[in-house]
Amino acid sequence: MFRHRSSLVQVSWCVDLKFPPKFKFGAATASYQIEGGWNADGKGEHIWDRLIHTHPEKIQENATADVAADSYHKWREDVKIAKELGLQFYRFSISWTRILPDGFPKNINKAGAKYYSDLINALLAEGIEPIITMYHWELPVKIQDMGGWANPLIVDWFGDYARVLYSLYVDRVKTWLTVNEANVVCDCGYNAGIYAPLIKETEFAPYICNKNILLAHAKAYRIFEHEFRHRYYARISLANNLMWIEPYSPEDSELAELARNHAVGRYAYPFFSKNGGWPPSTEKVMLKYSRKQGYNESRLPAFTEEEKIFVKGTADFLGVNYYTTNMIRSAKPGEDPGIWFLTGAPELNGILEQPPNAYYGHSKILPIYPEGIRKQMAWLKEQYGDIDILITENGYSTSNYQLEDYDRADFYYKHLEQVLLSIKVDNVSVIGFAAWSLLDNFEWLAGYTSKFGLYEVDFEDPDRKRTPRASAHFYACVIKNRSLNDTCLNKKFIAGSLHYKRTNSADSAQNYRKSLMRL
Ligand code: GBH
Repeated sequence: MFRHRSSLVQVSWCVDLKFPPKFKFGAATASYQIEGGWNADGKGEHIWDRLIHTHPEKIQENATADVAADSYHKWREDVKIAKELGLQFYRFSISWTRILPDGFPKNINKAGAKYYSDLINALLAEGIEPIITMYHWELPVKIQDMGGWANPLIVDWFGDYARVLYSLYVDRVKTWLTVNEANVVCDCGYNAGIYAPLIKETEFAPYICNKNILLAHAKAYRIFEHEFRHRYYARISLANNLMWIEPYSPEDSELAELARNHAVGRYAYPFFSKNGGWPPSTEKVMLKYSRKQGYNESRLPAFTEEEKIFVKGTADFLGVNYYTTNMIRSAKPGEDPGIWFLTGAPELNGILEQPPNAYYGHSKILPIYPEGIRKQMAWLKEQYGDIDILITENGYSTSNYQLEDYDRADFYYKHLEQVLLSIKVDNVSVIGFAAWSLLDNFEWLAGYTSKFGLYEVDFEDPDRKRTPRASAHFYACVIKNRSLNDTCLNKKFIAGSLHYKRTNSADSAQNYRKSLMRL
């Protein structure tokens, strides 16, 4: 019984199992994935609406998010379940075109503005802090048609949108995330070309997008700083998707470090490093590779000194979405590294491999490796010093309607265990944790086949009934108890975990011992 606890038992002599008082528990969602009401009350069209309606075949079972979990109408229930869980914060996103139908601030759609205002008020009334993501991938089509993230004017356009949001909500919202997973926007929207706007351009677009999105974030930050900070307090950052990268063998350590800088550093170094701008190792590799391809200059667009200063320091903490870990090894002679989103593998000549001792939820592209979240945060601290980290997403997918999701509860247990080790052993300043997701929702290309909710949503029911899963009871218990001690570990939540039995606990306990010895 409770074999999964072995790792923590190993370390309990040096860590107490309580979360520090400043640590906050929350859950996250995104507008397109839950709201529905895709054209309700004057909402304009964005690039995911367009993708869904013009390329239904791209989504499993041709699913759409036209209704999704219907949170546009059922938001009161979302607040109710957030309260039931005892959440301290709820991270949700705003749909740009619900507020500005064509993307520009000329017309503010009152119904859209009211929708989020009501949601914020209802959360606050229950003592739940609202955390807003301004952009979770829904670019207004008009802006896309003018080049989207590849057009440098987007920096100002995004700034104008951010200004509208501050004007509407900054009196009540104290934590803001500008962009969700900028690296996914640039690498899945371009590069891989599998997400909206479905533009597969691997050489320039992902890097131009990368630069513009950092500048757009910085613009939103500077607007707050110059126009609102004298009256309002708020902390602003962005949420990055941080896959941890391990070397496949000891010879690949240098490559792994390069890959971390390329995948993670490109979206963090510009804010947190001493000098700003791109990570130097990335600059070097991009120049070398671009020249080899026959270009005169690097395909990575340079930052001017002014731009470096503009961007540097514009993150008051770092939002970390952690799901998975991969290993990297050098490509063998003649082996094509292909395009692997997030690592720019062609430039690095690296191949990603899944960790041998990983296990899986429903999603086979997200190997589960709880130690990765701790290693990622230790790396961030080593690179950038004592920054505050808010875990803005972490979650587990299942495939069907299933209320007894002990495997999901077990997933959260194991990741929270690693978070505790980060805090207590590595002294990382982790200020909170958001479960992805509060409720089942539209999982992008996977449609409704992959479910991440603590609450199940019945998508066949016109009323989209929400029902708590075992993992919801488990999480609520942890939040109430603020500890990973035995209280929440009764058989109801965890003991039935099938996954645990499939993972090699002896191995992972050994890894723990090793990693502790290194500290
Ligand atoms: C997060 O991204 C998102 O922020 C959230 O909206 C989403 O629901 C959640 O993850 C769960 O997936 O294999 O080529 O289809 C996490 C990073 C990046 C993981 C894209 C899945 C799919 C690429 N995601 N990736 S592909």
